[in-house]
Amino acid sequence: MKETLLKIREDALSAISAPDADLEAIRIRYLGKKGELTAVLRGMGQLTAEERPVIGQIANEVREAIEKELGAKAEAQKAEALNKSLIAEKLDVTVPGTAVNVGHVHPIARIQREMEEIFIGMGFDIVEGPEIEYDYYNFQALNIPPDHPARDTQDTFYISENILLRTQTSSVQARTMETRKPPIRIVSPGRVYRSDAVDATHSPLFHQMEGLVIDRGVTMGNLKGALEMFAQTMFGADTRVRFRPHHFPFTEPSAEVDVSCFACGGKGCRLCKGEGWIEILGAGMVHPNVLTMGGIDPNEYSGFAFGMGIERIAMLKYHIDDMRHLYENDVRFLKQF
Ligand code: 2U9
Repeated sequence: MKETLLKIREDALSAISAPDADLEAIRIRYLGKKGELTAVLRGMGQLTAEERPVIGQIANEVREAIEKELGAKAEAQKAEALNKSLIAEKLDVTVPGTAVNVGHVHPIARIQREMEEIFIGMGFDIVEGPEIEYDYYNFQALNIPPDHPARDTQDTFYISENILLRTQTSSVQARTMETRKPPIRIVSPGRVYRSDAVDATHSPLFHQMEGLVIDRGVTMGNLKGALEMFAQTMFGADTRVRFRPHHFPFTEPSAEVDVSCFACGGKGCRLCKGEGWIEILGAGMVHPNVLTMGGIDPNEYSGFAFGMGIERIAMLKYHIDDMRHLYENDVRFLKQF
């Protein structure tokens, strides 16, 4: 029996020492309920009273030896597995990551926000209004009656006889005059629509920002000061502003407004086409008829107004030579902003 036990130990230890030993199978085979060692112990009943403690002790030693080896090998296998996975899953944190394509604020939105910030800084409120508008607010309230020639210059998308897609955001300001009492100091940014053919400087949908200030004693000097402040913040502190006489039905007097070329400082270059000046907006003193139609007494109040195309400002600032780039949404273009 002693030999059998020692043989069991030898076999078990040799099985355990195999590189990929299945420890659980070995434990069941030698120490399990139906295992080899258990089978030997069952036969101990046939031993004499002297033999029994001797064999019993050997059997215990064999069991302990096998259990000890199983434990040690289990530890070793665990350590090896850990080591293997550490090598296999090694992560080099210094490898550059895959670049994620992040979105960009569209240049029109960017310039619009920049313009809004400038006017907010001067105490203006931002007011938005409907893009589908009544003929009244788009034209008549702005001193453009049904047969007025100015309607020809703004080819209009009509939805019905008296409903249209607004051609200018002045309609928002005409509405605001009805709902607010002076002092009024607002800018209205937004989309406008004109039935124009697409080319480098025209699009049937573009963006405008228009401003309106109404209070007692508002003068052309206030208009010039506000626009100069805007131009210098937008284009640089050295920018000068020039007014040229013009005509708009909704302002009197009216002016087209140029800024000194911010690329050459006024000497003349490609951007200003050798002029030294760049036209950026139209402006004027609000026509008394427009004030009256808005429910504001022109004898008590006066106001100034201005309007500009956001695309035009964006194209000048970012040196974009064709308006169509702004609408095609080619990421290679947009990525630059
Ligand atoms: C009210 C009264 C007057 C807004 C004004 C302009 C001059 C102007 C154009 C510039 C280029 C539009 O985008 S553009 O085609 N706008 O020149 N706009 S004064 O005058 C107003 C507005 C509202 C109640």
